[in-house]
Amino acid sequence: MSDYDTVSADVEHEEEIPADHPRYQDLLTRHRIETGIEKGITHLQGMHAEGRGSAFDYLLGEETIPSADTAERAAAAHLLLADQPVLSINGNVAALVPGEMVDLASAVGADLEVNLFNRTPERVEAIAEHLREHGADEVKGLTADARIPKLDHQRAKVDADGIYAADVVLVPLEDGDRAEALQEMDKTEIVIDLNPLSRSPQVAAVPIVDNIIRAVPNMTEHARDLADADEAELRSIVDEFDREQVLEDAEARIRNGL
Ligand code: PTJ
Repeated sequence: MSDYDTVSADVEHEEEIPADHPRYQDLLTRHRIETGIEKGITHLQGMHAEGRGSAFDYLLGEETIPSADTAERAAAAHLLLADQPVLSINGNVAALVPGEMVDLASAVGADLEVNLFNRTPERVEAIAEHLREHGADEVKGLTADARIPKLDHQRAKVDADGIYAADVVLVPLEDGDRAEALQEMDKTEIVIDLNPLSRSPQVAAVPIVDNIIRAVPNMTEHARDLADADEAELRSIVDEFDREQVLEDAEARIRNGL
């Protein structure tokens, strides 16, 4: 039996997961989701979402493929160009990358807004508090004084001075109809989803087919690299980006390992 076989599935702290384990990222991700559920941040359905994502990540080779890196750079350029960028946070995102989202928000000057499918006041507050514990100054989504038109579920509830007014929105880990509704409001959408066939990446201006735990720090790194770029350079990164190619490349990697 190898040492790896002895790693307990119910480690108490993520530091107990050996970083050289061949499935390290998957174990870490599962552990963060479990902890999120215990803290009342992540909904139980978040486990199903995680399971789906994990299967696609396995097929992608659990790495950021070159087209995803290109998408992450284009996403950083969009966020830097935006007048009012907002990063949307659900229960899975809060459990997996709270500090990384705070870092990205600070690198691009974006707001963080809690937006939930299974919305309860307790979960919204727990997620906002969790983000504050990870360095967020201000968290939107608690007022929820505006509605995304043509959506009849809880994800329609947004802040009037947050997602409702945003020009660029980062929408991670949701296979749903909100992405389409936001597009109808003329917003530029950046979607992170390991399944390139999900509805959200299919309609996004920038679909990022990568694990959020790799994607967000990489976007922040790109944003820091581009911090001194002028508007013309940022615009050319955005204009050269080919969303169809990115979706095709990810699907080819998943289906054929290409
Ligand atoms: O926190 P709430 O109440 O807003 O609930 C969130 C749910 C769980 C409802 C929301 O995440 C959801 O809609 O889940 P879905 O429909 O299963 O879609 C999640 C998508 O994210 C799937 O396409 C997964 O492949 C993808 N995904 C899961 N984990 C990751 C991921 N993509 C990138 N990185 C991941 N770690």
